[in-house]
Formats: sequence, structure tokens, C-alpha cells
Amino acid sequence: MQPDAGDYGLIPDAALVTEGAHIAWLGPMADLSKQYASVGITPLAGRLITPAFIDCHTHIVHGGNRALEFEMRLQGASYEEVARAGGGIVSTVTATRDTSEADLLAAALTRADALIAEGVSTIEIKSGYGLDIETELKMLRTARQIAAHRPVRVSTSFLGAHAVPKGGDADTYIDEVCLPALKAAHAEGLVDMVDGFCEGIAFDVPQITRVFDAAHALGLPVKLHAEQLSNIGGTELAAKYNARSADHVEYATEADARALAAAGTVAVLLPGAFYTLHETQKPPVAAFRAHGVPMALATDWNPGSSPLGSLLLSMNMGCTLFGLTPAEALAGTTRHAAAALGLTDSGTLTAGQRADLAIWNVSSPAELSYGIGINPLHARIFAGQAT
Ligand code: DI6
Ligand code: FE
Repeated sequence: MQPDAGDYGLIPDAALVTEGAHIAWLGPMADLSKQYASVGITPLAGRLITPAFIDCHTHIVHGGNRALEFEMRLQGASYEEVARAGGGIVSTVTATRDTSEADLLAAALTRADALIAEGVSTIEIKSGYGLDIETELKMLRTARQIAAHRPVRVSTSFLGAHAVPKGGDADTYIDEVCLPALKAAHAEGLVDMVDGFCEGIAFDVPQITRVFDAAHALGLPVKLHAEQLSNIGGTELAAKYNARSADHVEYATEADARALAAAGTVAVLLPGAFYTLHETQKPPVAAFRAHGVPMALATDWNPGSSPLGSLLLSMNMGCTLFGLTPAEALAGTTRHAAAALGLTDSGTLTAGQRADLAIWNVSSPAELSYGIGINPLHARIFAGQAT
């Protein structure tokens, strides 16, 4: 998956050497240095090794579920109508506030386990279902705890600007809750990145601008839910703030693609939400390709718009619904997902990178995107250890 290695950079009949937590060497078996001949060798019998997967956009810390809303939408209500009727994000906020940190952690661990079982080594997790200072901090502490309980890395995003609490005013909420919560969470070391939901039903460009200015003042990188349901300028704003990623981006334009490319911002495609919401506007994949915008794929695992617990399925959906190639899909859950999180130590198989590996019972990498509901994982290596 190295950037200049062609589609997959596949090395047939390969050997890969790990030393401690890192990759020491990889290349054709025939070139394996004699110095490694005496160390333990695990024959993989024709299996495929890829970088371990990275799910670069999730909301796996949350209380409750929204199966009732699923039923409502199947009877014809739109996502926006459900949100305006007090359902949607705000109902998960109530459930998350009412769930203890221990119970939140137990539920999130179950979700993390499902991802880990598909070869995921790194999970990005957002806050945003608290909308008060205490619960935003509780969510982020829970997210951090996951890495203490499972062999997985967690990258946290503060998403205080996710929704306006019921009966509240968006600007007042930003001033009185979101920005103070961000400062408190940062002071506790709970924030790796700052995210927002820039949308008609959430926050507009001037409001997100205030959140991004606060993030940059704290030295934190930003990312943004942009152009998911309409185009209101979020992608352009993300590019202006050198965001690590602009996510969803179904309604992004060619000009947006140009801006993302110039800023080096990753477009994170979330086909699980597209599928769940019966969206018909596809992200401008051809424009992203033409302008060289790196595309990542993630689950967006959340209880409302994307109750999707499979990164493999998001790869299949990225191909079938958005027209990605299987090679783009694999880059989307490895190299480009790492870039969306600002990680330079994983996402490819390169000497010196972390030995976070997935070993698959497949004979070609395209099989990873081709299967639907099939998990061909043989083994996962996390920081050099079989887990
Ligand atoms: N966009 C999404 O798809 C999720 N959040 C967001 O900003 C949906 C979250 C939810 O419906 O609970
Ligand atoms: Fe999301």
C-alpha cells in the first residue's frame, strides 16, 4: 500500500520481518537476509498480509439505540423530519447522559471487538452525544479507556458541535457549552482532533469557524462533517483550516475537490450513512480522482445514520455504491485512513512502521471488497504481537 507502488504494491511470495513493535524488513522471500533465517518463521501458506485496518470515523461511544427511528423512517419520515421532531441525535444525547461511564465502556468495547475481529488496529472515536460539559468529557474518557482494555489504538475527536440541545440556541450553545467543554477536555488530554457537523440541521460556517479557531488556538488539528445533506460551504471551510479530513462530502463540488487537494485534506467517504439514509447524491469521486484528493472509507458507526459495524462492508459499499476500485477501497481503510488521522507510523507495510498487520484467507486483495458479510481474517498482529 505504499503511495508509489501501483494499485496495491503487492509482493508475491513475500516475507515480512517484525522486530518488537515494528516492521524491520519486507520483500520477496528470495531476498530474505540470512540473519533472519534462525528467528521464528511463521509460514502463511499463500495468505495475504495487509496493513491492519484503520476506522477513521466512528461514534462507537454512545448510549441506547435508534431502532424505533429506523421503523419511523421506513414508514416515510425523513432523517431531517425525525431530527426536527426531537428524535435523531438529540434522543441519543438523552440516552448517553443517562448511561454510566462503566456501561458506556461495556457497550463501546463490544463494538470495538467487532471492528478488531475484522483486522482493525486503530479506531477514531468522537464525542458529540453529550452536548453538556460533563457528558462530553465522559464520552472522551470512555473512548480513551478502550485502548486500556483492548489491543487497539484510539484517536479521539471532540465533536461538541454535533447538534444543538433541545430548546437551545446554536450560538449560545457554542459559547457556553461547546468551547468550555473543548478547553476542559483538552486540559485533561482527551482530545486528539476537533470535529463539527456543518449542516442546515446543525451548525453553519460562522459557528464552525469559531470552533476551529478555538481548536487552532489550542494547537489541535480539525476535521469536519461536511456537505452530507446539502452544500453550505463546510468543505471549503475545512480546506481553509487545513483539516485532516472532510467527511461524507456527498454534496461537494468540483471546486471543493480542488480546495481539498490544495490543502492535502482527505475526503472520508461514509457509504453506511448514504445507504441508511437512502441518499441518492453520490460523492464526486471522479473529481476527487482528477484532482488527487486522497479518499478514505470508514464505518461512521453511530446509532442513527450508520449502525454499521463492519469496515469490510464499508469497502464493499464504497465500491458498489460509489464506484471506487477495490484498490482505492483498500487504500481507503489503510493509508488514506491513517492520513485522515494524521498518523505517519501506520497504514502501509513499510520498514520502520508499526507492525500492525492483518492476515487474510484470500488469494487476491480485491476479495476484501468483493465479499458481502464475509470476514476472511486469519489473524491480526498489533504492535508486533498476534492478538
Ligand atoms: N452525521 C452523521 O451521519 C452522524 N452525525 C453526523 O454529524 C449521525 C449521528 C446520528 O444520527 O446520531
Ligand atoms: Fe459521523
